[in-house]
Parts: sequence; structure tokens; C-alpha cells
Amino acid sequence: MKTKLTPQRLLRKSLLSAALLGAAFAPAMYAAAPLESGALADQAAAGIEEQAAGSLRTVSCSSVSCLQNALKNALPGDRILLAPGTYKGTFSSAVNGTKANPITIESRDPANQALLSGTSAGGGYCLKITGDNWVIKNLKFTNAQKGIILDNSNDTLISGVEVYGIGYEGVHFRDGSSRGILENSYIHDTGTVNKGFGEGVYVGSAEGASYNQTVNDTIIRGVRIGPNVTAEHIDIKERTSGTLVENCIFNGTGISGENYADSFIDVKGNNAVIRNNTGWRNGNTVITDAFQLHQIVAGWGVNNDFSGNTVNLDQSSAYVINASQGTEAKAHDNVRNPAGNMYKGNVTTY
Ligand SMILES: [Ca+2]
Ligand SMILES: [Ca+2]
Repeated sequence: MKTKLTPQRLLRKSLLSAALLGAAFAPAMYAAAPLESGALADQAAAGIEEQAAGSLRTVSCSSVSCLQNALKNALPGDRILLAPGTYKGTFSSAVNGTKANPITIESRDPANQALLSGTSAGGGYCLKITGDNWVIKNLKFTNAQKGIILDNSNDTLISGVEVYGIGYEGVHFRDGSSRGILENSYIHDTGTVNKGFGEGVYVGSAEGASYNQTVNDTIIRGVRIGPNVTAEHIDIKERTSGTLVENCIFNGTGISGENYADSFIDVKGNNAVIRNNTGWRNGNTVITDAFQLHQIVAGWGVNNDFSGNTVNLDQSSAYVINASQGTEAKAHDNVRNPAGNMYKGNVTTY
């Protein structure tokens, strides 16, 4: 059958060619895809497309050097599989995947996850990605200053990870990283070196930092955060927009009060949606509000929406939402246990 080469097919074909070419020069650890004969013919191209999922490379690693090479030499569509065990070091990649063919790093056995262990909770990152379109899945991260950091990494998905024993922040979407997703994960025991900077998830950067602060449309869903996350569980910074936080569970034990960290979530950006989350204060007297809004930069900290959240605050004085000067939010169907203060500042219920 004669097959028309649509732009999508041409892209797929060129990616496959690149993958096959790359395999020819790659170390033996790469499992090269079988080369189709007559690959230039349209029909063969169509055949490759049908096999595309199986033709992309799988890179199996059980050593630190293999993982470092796999990250550095990755091609779109690569699936980097880690055998069970501990990989000690700091790992990074600047390679881009594509929307159709992201680069995946994951445990070979999701029930026996590989552990990326940094060198010290005082410095370095377990995994730093600066390319677009990655999938980071079913892995554990510990013993570094930060667990996972995305710098200018767009459209990257982090799923099924556990991050713990980290000196500062657990997961950081930074420097223009937009449309990132963190889902179905567990973050605990962060800020072991610096309590005030021990956020579970950090979206964007503080005013005055040298990073691109435009980190938009981040999704954080189904993430369990705490205990012993010493700063805010999620800090949504000024000049970020469209962050969605849903179906998360906050265990407030260990929030420290250092650097004003006295809530589950801080929102300093715009257009955030915080919905259907559950928080537990757990008798931690440091926690003064479930959610706080702050204006760090004029025009930011507004048009944020909170709905369907349930917060268990032990007593009546802590607010569900505390919108400080210059900020603004809408709210509906939030539940507080026991009854007590709900909203402070410019919060419109609907
Ligand atoms: Ca903070
Ligand atoms: Ca605070």
C-alpha cells in the first residue's frame, strides 16, 4: 500500500533515522533497533512507523557510568531502565525529547525502585534536567541538596517518585520550566540542612534570583507531602501562573516556621487552582493557616481559586485561607475541621 508521508510521518521517520544512526555509534550497552532493509521506500517507512514503539531504543543500566552515559547521549524516545539498586552520584541531562517521543528514565521493576542517591544533603542535585519532554518515573531520590530540579525543561512529567532525606527543596520547577507535571508521588523529610528552604515542591524562583521566573501551568496532583517537610509543602512563587494543585495530602508534622514557613501552601503567583486537597495540622502549633497568599510583586498573588479542600486544623483560630495585603482569591466548598476561622483578607466565596 502506498503511504503518504504526512509531516508527522516524516518527523517520525527522521527521528527513527536519527535513532538508528545514533545506535550505530553508541556504546555496546545500547540495544540497537534492527535496521529495516529498503528503509528509504515509502512502504518501509510506513512499516517502521507501525513498529515505531518497539523500534525506539531501550537502554538498560545497572551502574552509575551507564546511567550517566545514557542521560548524556539520550535520543528522543529513549527508555532508560534502571535495575534495582542504589546509583550514587549527581545526574543530569541537557538533551531534549519530543512531544511524540519523550525521553523516559524509570525503574525496570516499579515494585523494587532504583534509588538515586546524591553525595551530600549539603550540595548537588540528585537529578537535574535542562531538556524538554522528559518522563521521570518510579524512582527514589535522596541525599542531595535538592532531589529533582527542572531548569528550562518544558513538558516534563514526574510520576511515581519518592523524594526524601534532602537538604533543601524536594522537587523544583525552575528557570522557565513550564507545563511540568508532578503526580502520584511521595515527598517527605526535606530541609534537613536548611529548614527555611525545605519546601516539598517549589514552583518558580524568588524575586531577584537570576532565573527566568516565568514558570507556568505546572500541575501537582496526587502527591503526598510530609511528614518532616520543614518549609511550605508547596511554594508557588511570584511571576508564576496557572499552577494546579489537586488531590494532594499534606501531613503538617515538621513544618518549622523558619523563613515564615507556617502553612501547607503559599501562593504568590496568579491564576493558581488549589482543589480537592486534604491537610492535617497534626497539632503542629507552628502552622497558623492552611493556605496563605502573599504579594511579593505588585499585580501578583491574585485570581487564585481554592475549592473542595478539607483541612484538619485541630483548633479554631488558624485560617483556611489567609490573603494578606494586595492578594485576592475566590473560594467555595472548602471544609475545615473543627469549625473555626475560614477566610481572612480579600477572599470572595461563590
Ligand atoms: Ca518558602
Ligand atoms: Ca508563611
